[in-house]
Amino acid sequence: MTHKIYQSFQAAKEHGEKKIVVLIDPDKFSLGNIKKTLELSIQAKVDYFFIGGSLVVNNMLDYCLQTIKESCDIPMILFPGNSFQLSYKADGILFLSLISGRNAELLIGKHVITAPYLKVSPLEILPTGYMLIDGGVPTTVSYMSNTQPIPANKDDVALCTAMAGEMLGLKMMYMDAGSGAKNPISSSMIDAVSSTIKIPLIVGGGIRTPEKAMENAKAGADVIVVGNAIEKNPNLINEMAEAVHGVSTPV
Ligand code: 1GP
Repeated sequence: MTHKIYQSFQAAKEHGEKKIVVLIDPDKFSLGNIKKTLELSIQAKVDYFFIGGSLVVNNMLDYCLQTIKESCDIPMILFPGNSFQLSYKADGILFLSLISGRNAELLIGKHVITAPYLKVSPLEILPTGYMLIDGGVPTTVSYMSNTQPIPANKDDVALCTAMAGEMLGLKMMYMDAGSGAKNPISSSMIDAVSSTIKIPLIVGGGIRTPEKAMENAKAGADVIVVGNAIEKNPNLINEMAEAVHGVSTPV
C-alpha cells in the first residue's frame, strides 16, 4: 500500500496549503452534470474527490469512479456510508471510525468485517476519526448511524473527542455537520479543534458559499468538503476553490 494521499494531506498542512474537496454522491450522479463537474473541477484545480453517500449501490459507484478516472488525475477517495461501498477503482478510502457516536458497530465492528478485504486491496487506507456535529437538522448520517451528533455549541466536547481520536492513532479528523446541514460548523469549534490536534482536519457539511469556505479554512480547517452546493450549481466550483486555496499561507 502506498501512502501518497496521506503524505499529500500532511505536506499541505505543514506548508500551510488549504485543500478543497468536491463530494460526489453516485446516487445523484447523471452523466450530464458529472461531466460539467469534472470539467470545472479540473479547471479550478480541485485537490481531491470524495465519493460516497449514505445509500449508494455498487454498480453506480464503479461507473462513477470509472468515468472520473477516464477524465482526470484528481485522486478519488471513497467516503463510504456503509461497508458495501467499496471499489478497487478508487485511489484511497477514508477508513472512518464514528468517534462522536457510541455505536460500537461504527466505532470498530464494521471495520473488523472489511479489514481482510482492504488488506488485499490496492486502496490507500486513511484512518479517519469521523465527528458528526449538529447542523440544525436531522441528517441521514445521524439517522442511519443511530448516533447523536455533538451539540453545535459544545466546542469542548468536540475538542476532547478529537484529542482522544488523535491519541488513539487516527491519522485525520473529519468534522461533518452532515450533507445539506442547515448550519455549517462554527468557526469557534473549528478553531478549538484545529489548535489542539496536529493531524489534518477535514471540515464539511452545509458549506454553501465561498465566504463560508474561506472562513472555515481561516479558522483552521486544512481541507474543505463541498457537496450539495456544487451539485446544485457546479459553477460554484471555481469560486469555492479560489476561496479555499486563497487562504493558504505558504511556510
Ligand atoms: C457531507 O461534508 C459533506 O458529508 C458535504 O456536505 O453536501 O452539505 O456540502 P454538503
